[in-house]
Amino acid sequence: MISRRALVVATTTALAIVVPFAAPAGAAQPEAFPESTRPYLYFQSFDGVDNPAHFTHDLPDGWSQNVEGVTSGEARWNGWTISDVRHWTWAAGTDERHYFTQGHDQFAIIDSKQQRLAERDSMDARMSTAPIDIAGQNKVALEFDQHYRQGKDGQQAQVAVGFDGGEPEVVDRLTSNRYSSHEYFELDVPEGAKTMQVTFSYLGGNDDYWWAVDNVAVRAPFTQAAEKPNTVIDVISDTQDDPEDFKLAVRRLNAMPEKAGALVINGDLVDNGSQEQWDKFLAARKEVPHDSGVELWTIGNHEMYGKETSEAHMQRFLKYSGQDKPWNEVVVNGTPLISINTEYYSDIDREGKEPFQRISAEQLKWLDERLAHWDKQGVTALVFTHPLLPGTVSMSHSAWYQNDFEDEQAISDVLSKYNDIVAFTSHSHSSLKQNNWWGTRRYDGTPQGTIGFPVVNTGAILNEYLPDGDHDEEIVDDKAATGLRVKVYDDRIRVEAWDFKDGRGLANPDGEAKMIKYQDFSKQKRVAAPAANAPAEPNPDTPTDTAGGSSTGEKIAVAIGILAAIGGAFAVLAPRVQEVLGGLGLPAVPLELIR
Ligand SMILES: [Ca+2]
Ligand SMILES: [Ca+2]
Repeated sequence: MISRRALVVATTTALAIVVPFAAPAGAAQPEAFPESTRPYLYFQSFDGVDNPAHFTHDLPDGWSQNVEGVTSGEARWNGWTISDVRHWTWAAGTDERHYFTQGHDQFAIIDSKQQRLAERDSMDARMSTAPIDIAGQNKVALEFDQHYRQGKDGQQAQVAVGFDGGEPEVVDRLTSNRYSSHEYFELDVPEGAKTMQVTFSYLGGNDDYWWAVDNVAVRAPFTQAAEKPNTVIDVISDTQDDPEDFKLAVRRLNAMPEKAGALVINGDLVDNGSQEQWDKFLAARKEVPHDSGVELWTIGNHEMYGKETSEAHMQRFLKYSGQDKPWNEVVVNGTPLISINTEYYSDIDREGKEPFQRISAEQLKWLDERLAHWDKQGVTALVFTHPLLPGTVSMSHSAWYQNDFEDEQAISDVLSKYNDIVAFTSHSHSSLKQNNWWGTRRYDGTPQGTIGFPVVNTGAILNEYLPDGDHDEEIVDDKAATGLRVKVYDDRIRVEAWDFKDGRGLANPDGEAKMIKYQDFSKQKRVAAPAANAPAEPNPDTPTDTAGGSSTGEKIAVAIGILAAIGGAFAVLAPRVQEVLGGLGLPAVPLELIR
């Protein structure tokens, strides 16, 4: 479907008028869908809706809405309105509206609170999609991202689906808060049906709250996963001066019937970069090693905290990780684990404040080459970096969590060229029980960025947080320990969220390991870039191409190939565990530093 914005640009181009503010590649609807193990039949981002005033009741082509019961109130909020989070919160205030981390660019909004209806009114607003072609399908999956805050008793929201213009059937009814969630409904298609329409109905609203909807997709449903995954990767993070729970988590992971091929610790292994902290961590690690013997670590902010120099802290990380560079790749049973890491942070200079991540051009070039390599092989890359990517997981709405990279555009310009990635971020200790424990990184700078790739929060070994206020957070459990198991299949990546201390109490202070939930991510090949907008990029077919052919990159690639061939995996080799100073009490760290 061609968006209005695309049409306007096409027309003006034909007339040879210069358009100085033309939308960047990928800023609107995707022009193509990726090849996927769950093919796309439909996707609507709302981003292509022409909206010069930043608020419009115009909907995407073929969509419609019907509003009843309104004789008063602000015209801007009369029924469904297309806007984006910046303009929405500018007009209506934040008050948790901005916790909608999966909403990207424009989306559809009901704001009953801001509508300011007279008491006599009660709004029913129904928004229907265009008829979606589902001819020949037996079963489809309806998916979308949404953010819903319940108002008074009696006000409600409904999602209904009708086929071939028939009576819609309710597939979901919302009568309590459901924040920032990705919804998935499997629907049986009546025999011979050619189209389906989805209707989003907000019913009985007057001075209630809001509902926002984005990324409406119809795809083939998930099929049954294979009985056994090809490989399992354990992922924890933010162990930070909690060696007892670190050991407990590793013991629990080691005890699971399916053996993992590697352990990733995604940053903040230590509470600061001092020798004492490293000794404490290494002692715990030596006491309870991960059974795989294969590890990948990333550098968090805490590795770089302390009164010594950036260089001194970095040298300790490199020494104990066995790496010669901050970045790294480990291949486990054919699955690449790639770490992106800061190269500089001076706590003396910056006093604990963001940004933490300085990524050099050399590292970015290496990353691009590695992702291009795996993309060409049709292999999903698992990418690990400690800080959050904006517009993804819980807490990525927060001002400070949006400023962890010195150059967020540079890292996004590389990462968002690829769709067959699952990324993992940590840092916030944000609870895995939240709906947005994973989100999709969408980005306007690349043609692939509109479809994006999934990003999963890794939880934390130390403390569990929930969002609080505009961009703050609060500890909700100071005894928690959570993490992930990642299962790699031919057609998908399955990520399981685990509570290592579920159900603990006086009788059983450590509780038990229990899976909180899991999510499957289908393989999706990279969206082919439209020729006119194709950015310069390394061509994996030609090793000597000018964009990608540095000798460093070649050597690294060759080394990885050799090591992968030798052992199926190579990793952090940290045999040089120091003499343990052990048992020396360290001063308690103020809570505001424990993040
Ligand atoms: Ca959108
Ligand atoms: Ca803990």
